[in-house]
Parts: sequence; C-alpha cells; structure tokens
Amino acid sequence: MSEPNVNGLWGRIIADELAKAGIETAVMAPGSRSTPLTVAISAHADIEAVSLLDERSAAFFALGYGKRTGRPAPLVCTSGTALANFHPAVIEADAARVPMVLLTADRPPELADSGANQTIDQEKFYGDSVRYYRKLPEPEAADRKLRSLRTALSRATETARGPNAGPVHLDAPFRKPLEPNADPDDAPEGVPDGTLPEGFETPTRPETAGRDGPYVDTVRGTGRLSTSDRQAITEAIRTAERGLIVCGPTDRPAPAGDALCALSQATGFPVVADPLSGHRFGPHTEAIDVCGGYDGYVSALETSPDVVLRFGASPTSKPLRNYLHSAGGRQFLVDPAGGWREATFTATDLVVADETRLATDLASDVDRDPDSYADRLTDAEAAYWSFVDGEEPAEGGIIADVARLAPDPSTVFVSNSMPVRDLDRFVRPRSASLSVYGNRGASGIDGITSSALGVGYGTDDPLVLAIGDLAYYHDMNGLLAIARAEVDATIVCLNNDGGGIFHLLPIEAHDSFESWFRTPHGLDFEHSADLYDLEFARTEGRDRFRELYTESLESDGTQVLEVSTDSERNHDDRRQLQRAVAERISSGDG
Ligand SMILES: Cc1ncc(C[n+]2csc(CCOP(=O)(O)OP(=O)(O)O)c2C)c(N)n1
Ligand SMILES: [Mg+2]
Repeated sequence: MSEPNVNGLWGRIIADELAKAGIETAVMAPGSRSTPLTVAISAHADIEAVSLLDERSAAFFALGYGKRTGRPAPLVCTSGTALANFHPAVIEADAARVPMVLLTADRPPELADSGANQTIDQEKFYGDSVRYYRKLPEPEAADRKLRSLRTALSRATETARGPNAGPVHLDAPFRKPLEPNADPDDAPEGVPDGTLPEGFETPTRPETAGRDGPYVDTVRGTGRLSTSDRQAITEAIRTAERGLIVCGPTDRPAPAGDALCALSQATGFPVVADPLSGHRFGPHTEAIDVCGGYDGYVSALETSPDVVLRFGASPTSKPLRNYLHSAGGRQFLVDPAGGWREATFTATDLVVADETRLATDLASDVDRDPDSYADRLTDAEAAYWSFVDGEEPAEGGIIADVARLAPDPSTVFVSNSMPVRDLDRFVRPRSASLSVYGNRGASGIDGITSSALGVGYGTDDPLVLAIGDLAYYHDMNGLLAIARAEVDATIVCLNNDGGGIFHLLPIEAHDSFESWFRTPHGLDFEHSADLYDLEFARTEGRDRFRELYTESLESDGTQVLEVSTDSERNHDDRRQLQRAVAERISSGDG
C-alpha cells in the first residue's frame, strides 16, 4: 500500500472509518487546510461527496439530510471563520437532536495565539452544543495513534446517531504538505518510499475481530420498562376520566405508527398530532382519531384531560401548550434520551423509555373504552374542519393547498414564522404519506432553504418547501445546492414583504412597527431565480396558485412560486376566523 505522505494516510483512515460507520454522504466546503480530508473523502468509493460553497448553507444542508435519513452527512471545512459559519446549524442540530458530524481542519498547535494567518482558537468551538468533542492528534503513522484515530471516529459517528442524537465535533490539525504529493521527507515513518509494510494500513479491526464494520462497534440497550416500572402509567390510564395522547415534533415518528394505533385503541385516548410529529399524516389517520385542528379550537374547549401521554418535543401550538398547562392532572413526558422538552413545567412524570416499545407494552397492559372527552374532542375537530375548510385567510389557504395537493408520498419542509403555524392551524390530517419537516429546535429563519434541499437530497419523494420572504432572503445562497447536489423542489414563497408574524404581537400598535419589526424590503425575488437558473412564477390568487403548484409538482426542475399577500389583511382575517371558531366550538355547535 502506498501513501504519499502522513496526511494522506490520516485522511484515508478517516474516510475509511466514516464509510465503515455507514456514512454515505459528506458535505465539503472548499479550503486549503482541510485538503487531506477533502481529497480522501471525495475519493472514497462508498461516500457521495457534495461540494457546497458557503459553510452556513452547507451545514444546514447536512442538517436537512440528517433529519430525513437519520444518518449524519459529515461536514468538512477549513480553519478560521469557516467553522463559525457551521454554528447556526450546529445549534439547531443540538436542539432538535439531529445527527451531525463536524470535521474541521486546524493549524498545528504551535501556531495557536501566534497571529498566524486564518488561525483561531478552535478548541471546543461549539461548546455544549456538541455531544462529543476531540481534538485529533497530529497525524503520524504510528500504530497506536491510528487506533486512537479509528476509535475516535467510531465513537463520534455512533454518538451522533444515538438516542440523544446531535452534533459531534472532531478538530483535525494538519501541517504542510497538505496535498497528496509524494514527499520523501514526509513519508510515513520508517517507510521512506511511502510503501507501507504489509498489514500496516491496519489496524483495521475486522481482520482480527472476525467482523465487518467500524473499528469499535457500540451496542445500546433499548430503554424498555418492566411491567412494574410501567405500573404508575397503566394505573393512571385505567383510572383516567379524560385521557389524551399528544405527539410533538420529532423527525422520526415516535411511537411508530402501528404502536401509536395500538396505544390509542387500547386506551381509548385520542391523538393530538403536531404537523411535525410524523403523525398528522399517514394511513394510521384512518384507523384512529387524529386531531389536527386543535390550534384553532382548543382554547374554546371547556373540558380538559386529566391524564396525558406526551411524546416528542414541545408542541408548536401555543394554544395547545397553554391548554395542557391549564389541564394539570397527570402528564407523562416520554423521552428516550431523558431530556426535558416541556417549558410550561406541567408534566408530572418523566418516562425514559423507547417510545415504540413503551406504546406497544402499554397497549397490551390496558383495555379501556373511549370516554366522553374523546367524543367531545373528535366532535370539536369535525366541527372545526367543516367550518374552516375554504375559509382560511390568504396565507393559511396557500399552506392548506400546499399540503392538500402534495402527492402521496411527498416530503414537505415548512419554514418558521407563519408557515409552520398556518400548517398547524389550517392543515387537516390526511391519510397520504406526507413527511413534514421544519427547524423547530431553535426556530431560526436562517438556513431554511438549505435544510429543505438537504431533506430532499435524502429522499426520492417530490420535495416542497413553503417559506416566508424573509426566510427566503436569508438563505438565497442555499439555492446553489439545487444544481450542485441535483435536488429538484417546488419552492412556495409566501411574500408579504416582511415579517408578517409580528402582527401577532402588541408591537404592531407602535410607530416603530413597520421599519424595525415588519421590515419591508421590496426585493424582487425573480432575480434570485434568474441567478440560479430556476423557473419563476408570481401570483396573488389561490386558484392560480393551485394551477401553478400542480404543474410544478408534475414537472422536472425547480420552480419558485411566489404568492404575494398582504400580511395586515391576512392577520385581520385570521383573527376574525378565530373569533368565529371560538363561538362555534364553545357553543358545542357541531
Ligand atoms: C435567524 C433568525 N433571525 C431572526 C429571527 C426572528 N424572526 C422570527 S420570525 C421573523 C420574520 C420572518 O419573516 P418571514 O420569513 O417573511 O415569515 P412571515 O413572518 O412573514 O410569515 C423573524 C425576523 C429568527 N427566528 N431567526
Ligand atoms: Mg414574510
């Protein structure tokens, strides 16, 4: 085996260990210090490398891919400010538990604090946002160092995907020469011509361990509760007067669809499904009562549950969070990672268990009929949709069409601010397999386009992105991935010329509102489509939108469909509808 130099060997071992850990995709941003990583990873036969130019967009692209596939796409960048541009996506990956592997190149240690070019302190750069950090040793063809390197890679990739999935960071210092040129002065030690002795490129464990795969294999238990551990929950379910299951946002539906059906049927508890929970849409919506309109009507309900089983992160809907808070009672927060994602501090019990196993076990523990609360909730749900369908305010109507007309199956990414809220409020459960994603970990409006395109890169489904104009503006650089990663999308840009969401806040009444909060920009996004060679169409009408949207879904390439709306009118309509719904639901009509 021939290696041109020590850095080449080091880079190849890193790439090899990534591939053995099941990594299929990597995202690389250009730079010099990362040359050994870039050369080795891009040349690896089992890794598809995507080259993206702006680290902030690149990192969100990798985030999206990790959300859709559950596998990290390692991110490679050079030293200096480059790795700082990964940071927003690292924060989101941490908060939303998305697998992410950061491989940042660094200068050799003697250059720390020396004023050397492009040299910053990269030590623990992302702080507590990462699950695992290692500064890798300086490359050297020494057997123990190579074993240490492989071990670090195995542990890092496994940690990124564990039950508490999230970002991991390996900082990799390299000294010149960085390029894969044979260099007699830098050949791996003891092998001046670069020819490694037989067996040296190991230590690859499988040869001695009799198995394939990563250097270190990790086995984790499943987080299953025993019958006696489950007793408090089963007792609460049996004695509940009014029970409810709440599924909050999560990238992997938890519990899985079948287990959720079994749980709902055995307990008689209806399901309230966040649009990002993986349970608002899918065939199970025909088997059990899945409620999706709660954001619009829950505050008008006069009854509330006394036992709640909560899965996933905190729901997107503020009315729902408030409703659960005011309900009090016994609330079980199920979290396989033992985290706390419930900011009203109402949950009474933390259940650290695998959601699917727990739901399956509970379903065999209990057998309970639906109570009158279940009837009340499903009646309110039916009344809500029969009242609201077709009456949505302009932006909500577009979002309703986006989801209603999306093909089965399809993947939809929805931006923060009003799009995700409108999805929550105006999109009825559907039996079609819609996989819906958003960035609700830290709820930034940065990196949305890149995240969506990364999600699209991880699936063969048609991809739809629904995005507000400020979020679109924020990540126009992300559009480059359409060509570079060959992802097609239908991008629906709801252009209300600024941050429409601020109309929901009391600041709306202040003089500073327009200039400093809504911030109209007057940008013509058609130019952005021209720059990236995308098709572009603009409309104000819902009927025309439906035509454009359907055409786009049936055609190849990427279309940007801009829908112009008036956010002030939109919010007035939203308020009026809300009042009418409240009257209708609280009067029990329907
Ligand atoms: C990176 C980042 N900066 C600022 C914010 C605060 N913020 C929340 S929503 C919003 C406006 C978003 O506007 P747009 O995308 O057009 O959606 P709209 O409110 O019009 O629905 C802003 C600035 C944020 N969440 N993330
Ligand atoms: Mg806007």
